[in-house]
Amino acid sequence: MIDPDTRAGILDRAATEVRAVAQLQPENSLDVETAYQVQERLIACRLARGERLVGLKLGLTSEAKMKQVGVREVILGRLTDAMRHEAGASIDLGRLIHPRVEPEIAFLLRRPLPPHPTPADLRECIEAVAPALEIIDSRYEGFRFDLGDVIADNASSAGFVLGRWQSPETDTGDVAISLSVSGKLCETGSSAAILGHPRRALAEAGRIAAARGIATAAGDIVLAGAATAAVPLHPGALIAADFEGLGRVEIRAFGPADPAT
Ligand code: OOG
Ligand code: MG
Repeated sequence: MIDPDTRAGILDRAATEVRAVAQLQPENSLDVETAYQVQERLIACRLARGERLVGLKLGLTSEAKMKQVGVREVILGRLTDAMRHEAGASIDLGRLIHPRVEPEIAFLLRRPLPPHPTPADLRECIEAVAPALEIIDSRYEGFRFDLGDVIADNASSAGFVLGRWQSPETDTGDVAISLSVSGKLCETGSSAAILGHPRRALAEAGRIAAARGIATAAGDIVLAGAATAAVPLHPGALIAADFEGLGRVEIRAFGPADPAT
């Protein structure tokens, strides 16, 4: 039997002490229900330190992402204010275990998401859209996990950066995306890879949030999940993501030359 508080404590310490932990053994695998309970407790540790919830993130909404980590179900995680960095920020890799970065599309909510949003509901719910980068950092050794592990670990959330908010009418259905590292093109894709349309990720957020008793509110940020695989974040790197018609987001990375694994 896994005690959610104990498991959350282990994952919280892994993040704050920047030290990876072993994933649970298959015979101890977390079911989805328990995994979201661990996530809730993990977030409670952050809130107890004064962090504030600012939104949600979807994970594993594209084939490229599912293939990269070997988990094939859409997952939900929580975003706090401490995870947010300004566009152009320099990210301290000394505080992360084995970070990766990936291009995302962000939605700003005008109202709470219903449990089963129709396309009309979704239009009503979107206040603005923005290009974004997400920094993920699994707390598990080797970035290896199963479905329960990654939900418990708040969907590997570590940080996010938003570009400029755009009109909610901006078409996000087939945005060409490219990710480059220090001038070298690393990943290309389209937002259509996100469940066929990033708005479907928003619908999934409504569904999963309702199923797990997670409230959404006007002003929340929702990351739709990456359209491409994530790339490792190394010291000295300049990361730039270009989203055709939406904008560009950049960050820099600095820190120890050889991040722990
Ligand atoms: C899990 C988090 C997935 C996304 O955009 O698909 C995610 C991971 O890849 O470690 O954030
Ligand atoms: Mg992501």
